[in-house]
Amino acid sequence: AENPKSSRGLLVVFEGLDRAGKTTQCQLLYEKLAKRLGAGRVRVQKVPDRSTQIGQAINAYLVSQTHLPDQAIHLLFSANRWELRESILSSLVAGQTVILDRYVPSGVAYSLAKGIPDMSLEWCLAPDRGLPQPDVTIFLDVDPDNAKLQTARADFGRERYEVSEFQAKVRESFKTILGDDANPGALRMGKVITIDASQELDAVATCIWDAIKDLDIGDKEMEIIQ
Ligand code: NYM
Repeated sequence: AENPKSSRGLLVVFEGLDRAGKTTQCQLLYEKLAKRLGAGRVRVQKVPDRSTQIGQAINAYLVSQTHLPDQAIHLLFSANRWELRESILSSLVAGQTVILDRYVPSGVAYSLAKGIPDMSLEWCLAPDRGLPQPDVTIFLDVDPDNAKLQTARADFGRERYEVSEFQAKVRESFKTILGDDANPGALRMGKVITIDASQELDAVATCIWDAIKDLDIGDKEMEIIQ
């Protein structure tokens, strides 16, 4: 993360099921990088960004205030990422590392898990092609039936998708998309690091830091998702 040979920031993505601990770990990594690089050299961006008009439409869908065809909500999630593209790119160019709390893999994994024949992996990925490609993707892997998760977030179950059976399907989609050390996944999401997120919070944070702290992208150019 020192990134000595290049002046651009890193694009770091956190992925995982609901309640995997993404938001907590994003914050912990943010604090460590801010301490090392300086507070202005790193920021966290939540995806979806519910503050925009599209984000509000997504929120209304997630809390079941509205109904939308599966294809339409999929495209809204993608559009919400396109809204963020410019600010992500300008941060990276200005040397600021951007930590994304979810990104393209969530878009593909959740939609694919619905098992709709017309929504193939190819169909799901298509609207995201052209977005900035992450340098590193950290997949916080948890079993949705893990006992610890049952107490992790008191409001779990309030939104669409927050049911255990569906989460199990999303987990399988994530594995197909991201792959593992031995088998590259279907999507190019930079260096993919899978971490057992059922460990204690501090142990997870240590795994993340060990993976990130000496990461050197050299003078690697920013790439886009193909
Ligand atoms: N989600 C998130 C999707 O279905 N597609 C996407 O593209 C993204 C980014 O929305 N259950 C799902 C995952 C979550 C929900 O995310 C909102 P969060 O992290 O709870 O705000």
